[in-house]
Amino acid sequence: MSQGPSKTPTTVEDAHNVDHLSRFFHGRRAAPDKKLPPGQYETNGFPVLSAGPTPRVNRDTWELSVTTETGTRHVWDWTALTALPSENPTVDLHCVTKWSKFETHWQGVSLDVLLADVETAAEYALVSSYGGYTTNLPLEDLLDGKAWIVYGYDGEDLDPEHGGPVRLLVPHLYLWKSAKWVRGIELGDDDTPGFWESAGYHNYGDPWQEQRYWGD
Ligand SMILES: Nc1nc2c(c(=O)[nH]1)N[C@H]1C(S)=C(S)[C@@H](COP(=O)(O)O)O[C@H]1N2
Ligand SMILES: [Mo]
Repeated sequence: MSQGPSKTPTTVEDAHNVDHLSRFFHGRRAAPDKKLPPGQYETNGFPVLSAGPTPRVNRDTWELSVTTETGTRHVWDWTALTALPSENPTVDLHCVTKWSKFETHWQGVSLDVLLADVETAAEYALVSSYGGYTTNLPLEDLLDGKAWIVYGYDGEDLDPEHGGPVRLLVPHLYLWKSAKWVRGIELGDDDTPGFWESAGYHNYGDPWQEQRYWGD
């Protein structure tokens, strides 16, 4: 009987703490690493955003060329690309039109691997696509595990709508930098604005700094 009164408050307090802790841990479990850059919302779909029609690029004739500032040209075809060691990055995508998609699964070759034997002191890359699209970024943003040339999505071949057979993936920048149907990378000392960069999009496009448009 003497333990009764002391037991009751202890139990209530335990319950309170357990509830508090479970909500704390539940909240963390529900959103492991999910972080939205400013102004973005999450989508579970995979919107298709293309400035023009989807070019039908055959993987048997597809080529990627890297041209350095000295004019040296390196070329990979499908066989050469897929013979390189590949990685399976899981990354979050952030589109400037404000959707973000968490934990997308890709297969492709790291630019570190692709450019391993390319001698260059260039600072900038101008990426071009079948169909005429271009986008520019500092070369360092393609290196150190930050970018891939991808040909697989979610365990399947990459859909033409999403850039198949092969696209660039640079997930730490807004998705317009991830050129679909990639065909060339020109390395140089001059920074040349690409398609959207010439039309008013930010030259760099860091979603965490909300660099959407010129002047942001
Ligand atoms: N070649 C090419 N690449 C492109 C585009 C494009 O129009 N053409 N659109 C860019 C933009 S604005 C976005 S948001 C993403 C969209 O990729 P998704 O269609 O796979 O979602 O591709 C980028 N890469
Ligand atoms: Mo976009």
